[in-house]
Amino acid sequence: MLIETCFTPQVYNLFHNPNAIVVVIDILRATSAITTAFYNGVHKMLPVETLEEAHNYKKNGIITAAERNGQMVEGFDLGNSPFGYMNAKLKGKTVAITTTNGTQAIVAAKSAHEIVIGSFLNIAVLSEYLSDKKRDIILLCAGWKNKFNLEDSVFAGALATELMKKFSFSTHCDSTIAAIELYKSAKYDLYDFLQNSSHQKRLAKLDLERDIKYCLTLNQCPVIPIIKHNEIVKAEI
Ligand code: 3SL
Repeated sequence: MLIETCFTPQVYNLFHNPNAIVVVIDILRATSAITTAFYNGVHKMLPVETLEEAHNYKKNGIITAAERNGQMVEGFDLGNSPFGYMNAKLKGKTVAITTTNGTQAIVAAKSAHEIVIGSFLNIAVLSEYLSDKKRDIILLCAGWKNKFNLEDSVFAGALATELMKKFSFSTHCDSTIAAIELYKSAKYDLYDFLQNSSHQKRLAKLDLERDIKYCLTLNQCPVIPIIKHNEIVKAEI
């Protein structure tokens, strides 16, 4: 089973493999927020690309989360903070969601055999789930506005390391090798390694240090959100 890493959704078409499982990665913060939502009992999420689509869901009475450039968009119910989902009122509910990059990456991979949501919060259960599936894996980093970003690439390296060390995965892909090398430098202190990264700085300016630290925590939420028929649901594990 082979692992490939795509550093930005812009070039996903170069990596597409109809038999592979795609892991969508947006560590700060979309895939961390989605993982947290399911861990806290959200029933289903509807990922959309545009604010217009999100507005339509909101008009139809669906709880809707919308983030652009790190901030909650006015008029919606939630932004993109994982802490927003630690709310008993959301248990059993459906939430529509649009974010700057994370939901765009989910939509970009829609023709994949299967799409799963990856984050540091679910890395251990996710690697076991992927190993049971016995398929090639594409690690799809959401990046920032179609550019490379550090935190998603470090996570791709962490997951690839885990899959290659504990399970029978291998790689011939230079971007995966690069991600593994990044993770080797980052793993002793993820927060410190990412201090100068553009998105960590952007979120810190918005006073979101607490979100950053939480999103870099390992295995807090042992659930696997997967995409089925364009909706995010919790996989049975
Ligand atoms: O880009 C995204 O999808 C978001 O995760 C960005 S933010 O962390 O909410 O700013």
